Amino acid sequence: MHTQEGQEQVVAGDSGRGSTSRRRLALGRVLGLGSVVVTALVLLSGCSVSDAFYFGWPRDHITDQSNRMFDLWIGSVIAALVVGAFVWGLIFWCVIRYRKRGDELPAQTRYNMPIEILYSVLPFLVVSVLFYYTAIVQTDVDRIQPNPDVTVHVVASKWNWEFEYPDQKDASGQPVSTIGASDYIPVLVVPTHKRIRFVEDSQDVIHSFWVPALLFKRDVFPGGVQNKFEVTIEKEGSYVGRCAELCGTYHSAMNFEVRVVTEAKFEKYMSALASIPYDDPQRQAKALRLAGMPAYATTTYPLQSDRAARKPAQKP
Ligand SMILES: [Cu+2]
Repeated sequence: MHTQEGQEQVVAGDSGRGSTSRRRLALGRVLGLGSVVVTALVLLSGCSVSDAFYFGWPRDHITDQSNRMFDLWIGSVIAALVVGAFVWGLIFWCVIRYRKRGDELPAQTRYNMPIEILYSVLPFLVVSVLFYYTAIVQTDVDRIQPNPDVTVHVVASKWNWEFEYPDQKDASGQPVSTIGASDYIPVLVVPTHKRIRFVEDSQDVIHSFWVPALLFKRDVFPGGVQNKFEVTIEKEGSYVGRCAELCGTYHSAMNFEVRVVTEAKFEKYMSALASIPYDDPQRQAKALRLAGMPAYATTTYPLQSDRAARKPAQKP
């Protein structure tokens, strides 16, 4: 008897130590897996730590409107993280607190009215708040004010762009304009800190005016349907523009450049453009040079249509 009791005690003591070390092992595994996941996320996403705080939003937001969209984005991400952390907390709490202890069926809580109401009301509240702020920012970004500082009439055609400034007239009283060619990228010069209205028309099919840096694009329709939008650009620079609607064979070559400069430089460019005859094929390049800017686009280049130039050297 004495011997048997002693053996049972030893066995009981062993199993206690065993469960503690198993628990430590499990905790170690969870911590190890967690650190691998976090390291992999940072390394595989190729993000720097400062990028991480933009939560996927582009770092450069150069317009007044994109700043407001950025605020909405950050607010939505923080709200999502708060809700996510709360839900993850509840899940892990349930997993640990109510893990299986035996074969007895736990208390069933189906048809618990307060919980069911909470499930329905809380998501509705979350969606309503997100909708409210989205509607406010969208209305703000889409707002057309009575008197913009600069108006640009954008005319798209297969496969190039014309930019006309209706408020700026040349000697004959015609609005100043500039147009791209197959071997020349059109440059759209606009001033900083001014409200710019873009009025869009297409001469053939649907195109889409897209400047990625503005975080904005809008379709360009034919048939007298004029789309409009306004932006205030706060940062000088050259930004590539593209057609974002599959409009035909050379759709991918339908690029332009937006050059954002000081107001003084913009005025200088306008008068330079007005002083050069329309039939001068080098008109825009000359005007850009006169205003102290590079004569050609720096963010994109014309389609290389010379097939011989693209071919590898032929053997004789
Ligand atoms: Cu197009």
